[in-house]
Amino acid sequence: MRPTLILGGTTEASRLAAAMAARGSPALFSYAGRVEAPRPQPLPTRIGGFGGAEGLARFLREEGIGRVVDATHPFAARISRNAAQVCAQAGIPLLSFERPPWRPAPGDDWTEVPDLPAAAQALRELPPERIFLAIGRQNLELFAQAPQHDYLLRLVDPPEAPPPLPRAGIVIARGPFTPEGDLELLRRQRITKILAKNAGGSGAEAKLIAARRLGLPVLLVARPEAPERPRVAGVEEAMDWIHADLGV
Ligand code: 3Y8
Ligand code: NAP
Repeated sequence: MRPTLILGGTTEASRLAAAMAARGSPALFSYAGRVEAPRPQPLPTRIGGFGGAEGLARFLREEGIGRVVDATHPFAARISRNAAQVCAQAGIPLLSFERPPWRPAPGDDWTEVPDLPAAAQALRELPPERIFLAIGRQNLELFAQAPQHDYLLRLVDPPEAPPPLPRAGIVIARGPFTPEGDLELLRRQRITKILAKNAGGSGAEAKLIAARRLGLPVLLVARPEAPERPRVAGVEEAMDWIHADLGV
């Protein structure tokens, strides 16, 4: 069986890696190298970009990859585009393993915005608030246009430079998070609004559950368009797909 490449960086990717390792199916795991110490995986792991689509195509060829599972985050749009393009050209089967978007539940006070620039624009027009900007480290510069707010940032690693925001508190923490922990954080920081990406899944959901309990408004950023390709939302379905064409 030729090895499967898992494009990782999410809770789902880690679950799939564990299932592949338990079954003894040949697989490689890939991280972008975004954080200092990504979670170790029970599979041979490569860390860092491939070098664009052509770098990915070369990697697939040189490693004799039989199929690719794109288990990256729904906001990781570039790697997903590259994988779709390269796998189509190389005739290598590609599966997207992604969690469905979160849907509002009774008691949620969500305002959906199409993308991060629209979210920054929405904050620009508001009187000063205490905002939990729970989008990680990338794209913070967009919010310099709304400097009137007190921001709380949650980053995986300490930032090399101060964030481009005049008033920002920083918590260094790596998910998955818990509703109790996030409830405590929101209370302690006297947060009045949360900005989050519609990541889906359980690892980032804690802050939304805590917001529901506190009746806090949430500005939720819709995920970018994903390329057309087969998709599953569960480990078992992904494992069936990987082993289907092998009759094993
Ligand atoms: C490097 C590798 C696992 C995966 C765990 C999931 C859950 C916990 C919640 C908040 C939101 C955020 C952020 C978040 C979560 C999981 C998952 C998820 C959100 C690690 C990891 C890598 C990254 C990259 C990092 C981004 C950042 C985003 C923080 C590992 C820990 C905000 C996304 O400093 C940076 O440059 C960080 C960049 C991309 C978004 C951003 O734009 O800043 N994730 N996160 C991956 C790589 O190198 O390829 O150590 O596990 C993984 C996880 N982070 O195996 O259990 O499945 O989503 N990650 C968001 O959802 O909004 C935090 O604070 O409430
Ligand atoms: P992105 O914008 O789609 O990708 C940017 C570049 O990073 C890609 O072109 C590729 O570089 C490299 N890359 C991304 N994911 C990779 C992977 N798994 N293996 C090897 N190279 C990868 O991605 P991103 O939003 O920066 O996310 C980076 C990683 O963090 C992904 O693994 C993603 O799953 C994880 N993550 C992202 C978010 C988020 O909010 N964006 C949240 C949680 C986890 P080359 O072009 O050089 O190949």
